[in-house]
Amino acid sequence: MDILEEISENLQHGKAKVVKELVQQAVDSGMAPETVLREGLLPGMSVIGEKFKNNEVYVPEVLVAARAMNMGAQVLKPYLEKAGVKAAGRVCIGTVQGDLHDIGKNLVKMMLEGKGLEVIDLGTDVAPETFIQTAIDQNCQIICCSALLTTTMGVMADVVEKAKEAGIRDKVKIMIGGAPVDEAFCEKIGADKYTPDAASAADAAAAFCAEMV
Ligand code: B1M
Repeated sequence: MDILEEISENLQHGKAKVVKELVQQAVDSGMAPETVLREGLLPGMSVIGEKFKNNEVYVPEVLVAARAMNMGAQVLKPYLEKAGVKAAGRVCIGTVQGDLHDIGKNLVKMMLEGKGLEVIDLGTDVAPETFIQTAIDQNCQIICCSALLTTTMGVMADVVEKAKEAGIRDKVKIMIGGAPVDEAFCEKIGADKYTPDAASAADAAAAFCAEMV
């Protein structure tokens, strides 16, 4: 097994410390940091994403894998910055106003990062205006909204409306998700994409960013 496969395997098993060491070893041996990211860490996270989608692994496994991914990525960060490797896209994410549930949102964030996207995490209880202003100020291609309550999902419609009012609706994709949300609701409010889980959200976001290049 080469070192990239080892990184991927260990990431899938959530062995954060080993991943960190292997990533450092790979870079020290002269491997390009982008190669370590794209052929070691990201494929490992993709496997976990697929397994999560198919109910072959569950939230705890995703969280430990994501932690390993983050530790590996932290090692690479300074090298990537120096090499000028650009993220595949920029996304802002948050749980909508009035809603404090963030476990699912955090999983989506981790999966997005696993796809090489830069993620601005606005946290929970995020006002529509904050999503819009962040998208404008930070040049985000996508706004991701999460809601877990039937009483807060309506805020997503406000995000779509505010994006129209701000004149950015054709420049930014709006993705929505969370337990009470579905495809019909997405169509009703005029958002761009509903996805049922974190892995498919990351797939859809990466596809949007690739289209928008
Ligand atoms: Co609350 N809560 N909660 N809660 N809570 C639910 C959601 C509820 C269904 C429980 C129930 O009654 N059976 C219910 C909502 C009912 C409804 O509106 N239909 C409920 C309620 C009522 C409340 C309070 C109002 C309770 C009260 O105070 N009376 C209150 C509200 C607080 C507030 O937000 N203002 C409240 C509070 C809390 C806690 C703080 C205690 C805690 C949250 C802790 C935290 O998040 N840090 C909590 C929890 C943990 C839950 C349950 C038990 C679990 C939610 C969770 O984290 N699931 C939940 C019941 C349940 O779901 N069984 C419940 C795991 C997580 C991985 O799944 O978030 O669905 P989920 O994310 C998935 C997908 O939905 C998707 O991907 C994720 C993984 O694949 N996804 C996206 C999520 N966002 C996405 C965005 C995307 C795409 C996919 O694109 C952008």
